[in-house]
Amino acid sequence: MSDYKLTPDKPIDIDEILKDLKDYRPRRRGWTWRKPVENLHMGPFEYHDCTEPLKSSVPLPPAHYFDNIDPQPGPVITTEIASGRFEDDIRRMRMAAHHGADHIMVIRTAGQSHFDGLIEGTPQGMGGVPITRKQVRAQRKALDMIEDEVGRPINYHSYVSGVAGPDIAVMFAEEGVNGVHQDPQYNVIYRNINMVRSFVDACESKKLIAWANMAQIDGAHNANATAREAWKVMPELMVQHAINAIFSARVGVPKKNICLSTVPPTATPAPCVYMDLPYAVALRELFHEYRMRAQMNTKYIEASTREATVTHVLNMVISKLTSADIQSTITPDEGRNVPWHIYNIEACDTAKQTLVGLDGLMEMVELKKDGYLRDKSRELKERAVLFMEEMLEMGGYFKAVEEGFFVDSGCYPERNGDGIVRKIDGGIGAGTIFKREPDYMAPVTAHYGYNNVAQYGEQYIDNPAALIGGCTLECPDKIVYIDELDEEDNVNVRMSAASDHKPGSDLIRPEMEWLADGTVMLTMFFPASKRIAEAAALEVAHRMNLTECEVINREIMHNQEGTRIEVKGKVPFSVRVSDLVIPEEPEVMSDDEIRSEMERKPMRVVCGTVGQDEHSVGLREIIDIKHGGIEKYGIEVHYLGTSVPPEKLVNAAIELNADAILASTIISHDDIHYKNIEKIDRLAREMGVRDKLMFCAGGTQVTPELARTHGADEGFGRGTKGVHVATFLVRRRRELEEK
Ligand code: Z98
Repeated sequence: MSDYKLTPDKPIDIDEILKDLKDYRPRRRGWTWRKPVENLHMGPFEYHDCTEPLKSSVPLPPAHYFDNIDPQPGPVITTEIASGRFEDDIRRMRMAAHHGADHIMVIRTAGQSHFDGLIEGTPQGMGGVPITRKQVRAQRKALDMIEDEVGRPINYHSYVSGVAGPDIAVMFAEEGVNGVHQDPQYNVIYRNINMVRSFVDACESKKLIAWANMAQIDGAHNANATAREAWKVMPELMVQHAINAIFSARVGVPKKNICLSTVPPTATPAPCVYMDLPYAVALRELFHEYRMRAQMNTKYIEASTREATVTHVLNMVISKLTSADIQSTITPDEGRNVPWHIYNIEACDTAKQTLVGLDGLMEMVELKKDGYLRDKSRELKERAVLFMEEMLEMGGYFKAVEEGFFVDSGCYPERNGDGIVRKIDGGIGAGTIFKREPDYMAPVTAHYGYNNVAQYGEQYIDNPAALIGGCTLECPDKIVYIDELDEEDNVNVRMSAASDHKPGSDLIRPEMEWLADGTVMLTMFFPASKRIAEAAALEVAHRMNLTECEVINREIMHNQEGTRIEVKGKVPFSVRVSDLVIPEEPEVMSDDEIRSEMERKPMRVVCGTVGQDEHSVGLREIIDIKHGGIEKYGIEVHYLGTSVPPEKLVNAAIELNADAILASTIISHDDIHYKNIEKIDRLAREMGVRDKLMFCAGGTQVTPELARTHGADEGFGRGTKGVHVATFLVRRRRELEEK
């Protein structure tokens, strides 16, 4: 077994992940929740609902103002990954984990529910990846390394749905998968799989889920996404949750591992919180022993990532008010069907940012105990109970499905007659259920129902696998590992096609979902109507030499004044890293370090724009506290204004006993900027103060090297910030002190 480990300064090496997979064994089973920390102190703050911080992570963008802290909220955060190539998804998983995801769901390829058995190898998928043993093992192995790196267990997850449900459940239990969707109603309603088969299979699957201590999520969220008016199916959703929850508990799944897949049913412009909150409260009351997995509303997602993000945030306000246990993050690009790396990360950041931002909320607010909220939630519960009662009266779940009870667009007891109808003897896999013979015997662990092992001895009743010295759950060496079945459609072929772009090599190309896919997105605004703007955007993209161009979002700012367009396309070239001119990154000290240096020994500077130069904006950016300039560190600044003669600057520095001169010089005609720098240097020497004075020159046309050769201690060009100048002054003063 190789001793490959992730290192912080290197991309993950997928070749290493794929090595020796045959012998890789998962190191644990079961679901893990985050560990709450009471009164967590991070940076200058105290948190009330946060959990153990990570060892290594990427904090939110403004974190550098707050000591780079990265507090981790209470709920497990999900990311759903669906690029179609599992090898590229592994890199995405590492990024997502660093941004705070600890529940990684792999969406599976369209139609896998209808495969009557396991898929093997690593074929490419559509809208997700084909879930196979090799793919699961590789991703679990990668996640084992990633969780060591971030310092928090990562729950790996996919689906136990479809005709091969139990086969997949066994494979997941063997391979250390930690969470699954399992709900026979999903098979029946959405995949037209025979209902008897689905419920019998579910018994077997749920036994395995229980044995491997996996978390189970139901499939009720699909009704939100399918129903014509999703907010009308709230009573039915509760019925669906109830059926799967109690069924699972009866098969032996601990209630703390049974999660309801809840979705706030509406989105803006509906008054969504007014409608969604009573529903969330009703669910929590009815299902208080179970866990809530809060999915975001996807039914109404369009192509605007901004709009989807607001829906996500509103959904999380509900999660916070009702203490969801798992927060799902559908990517904000769901409405465009372009599942890109950046949007997985964006959604994780949105969840982290919102939930950390809402930290401690429930210590300050309380949901009202009476009035509309409670009346409405009671009404929803009553409707759900009546639904259940009618189902029982008519002969049970199967009969109700035959009558089209489910996904009817009426709000029960109203019915619109548009529910999904399935027949007891219809659907895929109909007629495949047989009663077990009296001598039926299966020497396996975590098996549901009748199993006549007693015929071989009492000692086998609770441990049938002992008959064969343990089944694959106890003895993983008995697993038959199949590497690849298709010579052309597999990970090795895909990776060798892009091998010259392997991360870390000299060739590089933009990427949105697959290595070197060349995809880029352009945002444009046109002062024109939608149709013109779309056509113009495509023309622009073509003329920029992009290929496969497609408009992926159009938003009307005003039907005549303008339209915002987003276009995707591919660049048909790569860039050689060795040909790039990469300027050295300016080193900056932390704000605290600079401030404490100024407390140790105050510093005074004189500054101005020299010569006949009336520019003031650049220098003000460097000095003014409002722009993050050097004043904020406590540096005493004497600003002499614009068009300051060099003599005046040097004289003022002497009079004020200043530590430094900062000269700004923008006009560069006839190299006047460098001539003025030389002049200041010369005057300071003539007056015998140059050794004690620090001298910096700045301006858009100033290059550091030339400024130095013309007599300044340092030059600062375009893009300079106060912190760069302050860092230099601190370092230079230390050098002078040491002399
Ligand atoms: C989610 N956003 O997972 P096939 N089983 C259940 C599902 O909900 C799904 C599948 C199987 C959603 C993603 N859900 C969509 C209960 C899919 C998928 O092979 O496509 O049927 O499996 O929360």
